[in-house]
This record gives sequence, C-alpha cells and structure tokens, in this order.
Amino acid sequence: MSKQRRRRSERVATIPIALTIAGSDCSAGAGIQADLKTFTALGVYGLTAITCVVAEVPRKVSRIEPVPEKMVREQIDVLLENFQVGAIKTGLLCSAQIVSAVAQAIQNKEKKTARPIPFVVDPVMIATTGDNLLGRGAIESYKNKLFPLATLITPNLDEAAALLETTIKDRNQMKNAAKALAKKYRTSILLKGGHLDGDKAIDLLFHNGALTEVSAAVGRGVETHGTGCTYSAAITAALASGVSLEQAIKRAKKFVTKAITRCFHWTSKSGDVLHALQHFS
Ligand code: PXL
Repeated sequence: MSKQRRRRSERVATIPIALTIAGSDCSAGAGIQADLKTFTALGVYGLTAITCVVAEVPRKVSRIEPVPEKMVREQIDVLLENFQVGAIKTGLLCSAQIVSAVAQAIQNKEKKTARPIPFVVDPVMIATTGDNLLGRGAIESYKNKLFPLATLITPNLDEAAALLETTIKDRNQMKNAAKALAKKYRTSILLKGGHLDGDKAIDLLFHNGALTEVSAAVGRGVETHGTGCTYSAAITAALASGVSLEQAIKRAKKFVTKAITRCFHWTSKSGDVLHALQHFS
C-alpha cells in the first residue's frame, strides 16, 4: 500500500451501526429524530428507515401520513444489504401493512445470516397525548409477525395492558404481565412502569427466566414526550456496541433519566410550555 493510501486509511473511523425503523416526529422529541440523536450521543452511527411522517408538537398530534409499505421495505433491504448493522429497533410502525413489511424484511435478512441481529421492538401504540397512533389490525400483525422475531419487547403499562387485554394497576400485576408476555412471545420483556411507584420509575425485565428491577428517581411533573423512543434507542445503541442485554438496559436507563432531568423548556407563541428531552451525553 502506498504511503498516501495508508495515511488516508488510518484516518478512516469505524464505529458500531444501529438501524431505527420508525416514524418522523417533526418536533424532534420522539420518533426517528430522538433515535438518531440518542445513537449519536452514544457513539453509534444511526441508519433510518422511515415508516410515516407525523405533524405534531408536544401535546398535540395533528396528522399522520404513512409511507407506502414497499418503500419501507426497500429502505430496510438496501441498508441491511450494504451495512454491517449491529442492532435494529422499531418505533412507530403506523399500520398492519407496515408491520408485516418490516417483519418480512427482518426475516429475509435472518435467512441470509448465521447469527440474528439483536432486534428491539418498541410497540408504540399511543402518544403521550393519548392519541392512537396505530391503524386497524396492526396489533394483530405485531403479535403474529413481529414479536416472534424480537430479542426484546419494551411495552409501557398501557401497551402491555392492551396486548394482554387486561389492566395493570400495581407492581404484582406488572410482574405477572411481564412474565405472561415473555412466555407468550418467547422473548425478553422490559415492562416500563412509568410513574406507577410514585417518584420512582421502576421497570421490570424478564430475561432468561428471571425477573429483575431497573429503577431510577424521576421527579413528578416532568413531561415525557419521546422518553420511550429514547430509552429503546439507547438499548439498541448499547446492543450494537456488543454490550449484554442486562447491561444495555442499565446504561440506557441512566441515559434516559439524565435526558429527562436535563430537559429543555421553551414558551410557544400562544404561551404554552414546550419541552424536549436533552440527548447530549
Ligand atoms: O412517543 C411516541 C411516538 C413515537 N414516534 C413518533 C411519534 C410519537 C408520538 O407522538 O410521533 C413518530
């Protein structure tokens, strides 16, 4: 190799790569934007396959437009054919057709590789505003097609309750729900407890047959738009870097807690307070 070429190749950096398959939140607190900022803050190169475009600001979802499922599939296919992706996550998938297209793309890649790529499914169903973000039949598609491919599923309490068609009101019910989901879908479950335990945000991990708690102190009154996306993106970034699942979740919990406690505030033209997580590490 010539001296000049060697010098140039010495300057070339390689870092782990993670892929997010999710929707665009134009206010950039959640969705693909939160995922990319998280990947970057954690030293991982982020790739994106966009599933839908959401016009929104914190506390108000105005409109959702899906990307055609063929286009979703093509983004994933070209990325997985060309990059050495270390881990993948899904966020808002919008419709049953898109959930199926994503499952097909991941399955197709699995057929071609000896070892499956760690795959985190954040089953985004409802925005923090309470707006429903999923089309008809999408939950069934998740259950039948996507969950069986997951390394980890990260529902919050409302999502876990919807998946199990039950209610989850205390820690005991949380434990039962985490175990039931893990058994049903034969995968690891991180059930996010939110503010169920006062000022502590306690999550339950059911992994390899054992239940562990992951907890952090989070002040009340802090708004949480984008918290779930940031958390699952931080887990995915750590997995892409070769960290074990338990360690990835611990690191991610610290990252998301910091992002919440350091969050930004602005005042909108109409006097409302707008907020956003701080993703700088
Ligand atoms: O926080 C859930 C979420 C995820 N992804 C996108 C969103 C939202 C919430 O509104 O817009 C794109």
